[in-house]
Amino acid sequence: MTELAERIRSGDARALARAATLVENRNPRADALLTELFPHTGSATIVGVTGTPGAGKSTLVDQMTAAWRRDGKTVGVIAVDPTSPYTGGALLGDRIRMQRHHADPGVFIRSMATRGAMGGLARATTDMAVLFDAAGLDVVLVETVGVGQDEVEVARLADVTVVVLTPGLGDDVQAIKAGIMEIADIFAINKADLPGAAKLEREIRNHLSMSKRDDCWTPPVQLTVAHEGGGIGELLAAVAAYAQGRARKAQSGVLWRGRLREMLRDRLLERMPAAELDRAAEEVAERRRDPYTVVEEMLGRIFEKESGAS
Ligand SMILES: Nc1nc2c(ncn2[C@@H]2O[C@H](COP(=O)(O)OP(=O)(O)O)[C@@H](O)[C@H]2O)c(=O)[nH]1
Ligand SMILES: [Mg+2]
Repeated sequence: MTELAERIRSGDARALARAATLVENRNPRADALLTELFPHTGSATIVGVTGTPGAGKSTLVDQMTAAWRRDGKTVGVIAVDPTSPYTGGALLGDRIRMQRHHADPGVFIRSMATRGAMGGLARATTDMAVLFDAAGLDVVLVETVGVGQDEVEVARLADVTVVVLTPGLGDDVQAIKAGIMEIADIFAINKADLPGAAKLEREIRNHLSMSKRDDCWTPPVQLTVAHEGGGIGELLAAVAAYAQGRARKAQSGVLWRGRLREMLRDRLLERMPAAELDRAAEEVAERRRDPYTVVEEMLGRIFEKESGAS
């Protein structure tokens, strides 16, 4: 094993930080490192926390981290921040909030920028979770901002997905639209100190009663007041119950069926120069060529090059 891998395995925070940078920058050395570390993963519980911006996800993550630390568990946090300029304030807020954990060697926090490239986020987040897992962290919390595809990808990565909703904003309707109701293993109604929490809870339960899951699990609904620590213990109990009672997604193949597909797609796209793709797109748009033949030709060229190189 390389020295860097050894140091990560022993929980060396500086080595972990270095490796996280390699992963984030898609440094070619990251793949070799992850290959080395992968056999030493599978013991961390990966918890996704997702929901609309401002719902209180970061506040919840901070409180959950503190509570797990009190139980003696080590915690990794992957905060996926959008590049959107609107979140500048929230970003700073997150940093200040999480500051109290910075001196704690049992907590490792990493912020990541979302990438424009499709699949880039899921890949970077999965790789980061592999790192954290190999470093022996007990729990890996992944916070995503935004609504849509990102949530679905995180849900695929996580063993347990907590969807955070807030009362009074018509969040429920938004969530159903975006399909994030379907990925929730647990609901947290945060800002339960505000009016409308009971109504939202009824609406969620009503929605749940109409949509049975394949695994027959009915997602519990937990009221929380994150900034005061309300309902956090119950939320963690629900997370533990789900993680223990279920065949873990990471172990059941569900996660890796999706990830392998994405990795395959990413690797294929990496081998195709963007300029070439752009040119082909124009030709197809102008009906000078058809996309079916173009894709077959592209695949042919990729494999020809590969077999020629080996
Ligand atoms: N009233 C109320 N405000 C909260 C609660 N939890 C978080 N907040 C506030 O909501 C704002 C957004 O929280 P944040 O954690 O940054 O949301 P995120 O964008 O989902 O990560 C902050 O000002 C928090 O202090 C809560 O339970 N009740
Ligand atoms: Mg946040």
